[in-house]
Amino acid sequence: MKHNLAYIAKNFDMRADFISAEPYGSGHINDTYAATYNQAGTQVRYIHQRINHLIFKEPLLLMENIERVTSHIRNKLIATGADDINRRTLTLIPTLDGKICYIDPEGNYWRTYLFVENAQTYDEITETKQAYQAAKAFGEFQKQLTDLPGPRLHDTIPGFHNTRQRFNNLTKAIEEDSHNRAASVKADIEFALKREAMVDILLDLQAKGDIPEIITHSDTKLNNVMLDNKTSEGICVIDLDTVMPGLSLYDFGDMARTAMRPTPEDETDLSKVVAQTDMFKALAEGYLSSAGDMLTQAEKDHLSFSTKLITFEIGLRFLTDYLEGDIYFKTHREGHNLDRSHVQFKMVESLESLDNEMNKIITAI
Ligand code: ADP
Ligand code: GN1
Ligand code: MG
Repeated sequence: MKHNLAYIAKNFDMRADFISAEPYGSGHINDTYAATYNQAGTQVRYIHQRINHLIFKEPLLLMENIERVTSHIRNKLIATGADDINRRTLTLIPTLDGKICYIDPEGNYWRTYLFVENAQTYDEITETKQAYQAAKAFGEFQKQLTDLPGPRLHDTIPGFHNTRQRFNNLTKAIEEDSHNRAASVKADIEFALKREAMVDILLDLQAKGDIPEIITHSDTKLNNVMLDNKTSEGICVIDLDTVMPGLSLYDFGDMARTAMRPTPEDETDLSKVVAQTDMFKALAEGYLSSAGDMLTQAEKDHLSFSTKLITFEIGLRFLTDYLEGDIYFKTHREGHNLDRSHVQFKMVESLESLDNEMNKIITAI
């Protein structure tokens, strides 16, 4: 293990004895550990997480966002008499001196959450009811935050889903070609450049006032919502680092990107990468069941488009990272980011052929 978790754990107000910890989950950004404790004779688990401060440059502002968002949701749950509140929103455990994160001697930022038990995240899903429930939960999450009081949340990564900016980052990476990789990915670059027109569409609608800025999760891939083991209900939305102002369609597009893909994100057999419209239908139904009444007509009209756009955007990001020498996403093999970008681009192609069908699905809901 990269870190000494027994030492990190001592700095939090755990009221339990540390037993062990192990790396956990398959996130691309933070270092996540599941730790087991003895709490008055019972074994309980907590999540300790090191925030990647090379990516999130202002971890304290990020934590301020998370505290505001989780407290707001918790208060709403209490007000509506919900049960099981500690599984329905993330619960931060403070440090011994009452702070929301601990900074270790090497300058790493750590936070601790209650472990959401009897629920799981899925890198891929197999059943439409899981898509429905995940999307319902993300929609509910957006809705819970429409009346968050106080100042605008901090932009933890400025321009995170600005698709024009993401496209320009790729062209810059191609020009700089810092790792001499551009020549070997000519076809991928061509694929991306040909689709430039897509990247301004939502930004233009936003500029015209047809789609509003709201608070979004901004990283709604499926493994960022925990589904209850018994009921499949989307019990807890997690990974709140990117909760900030954005467009509802960014969230919808990213969940559809992951739910419609039948393979892992880094599948190398591209013949298997075909977008699943039954998942899209279930996902749209789930999302509209919770967030439908807050969407404008323009937003509804672009649900299908946003799926293609966000899939394209993440493809651009993986390809850019490959060209820049794999400095952003964690990679586990040579060419990993390139493989990931191939899967996204294959999905874009598949989605292009399904445009009409997906629009019909939305109209029929
Ligand atoms: P990353 O930003 O690296 O994706 P996440 O916050 O998504 O980090 O955490 C990685 C994984 O750890 C999640 O996909 C989930 O499986 C697990 N996880 C995170 N927080 C909790 C929690 N409070 N309870 C249980 N599992 C969690
Ligand atoms: C990252 O943190 P994680 O693994 O849930 C990334 C998302 C990408 C995703 C691609 C902060 O999500 O934007 O869509 O990888 N998060 C950040 O799998 O960049
Ligand atoms: Mg995650």
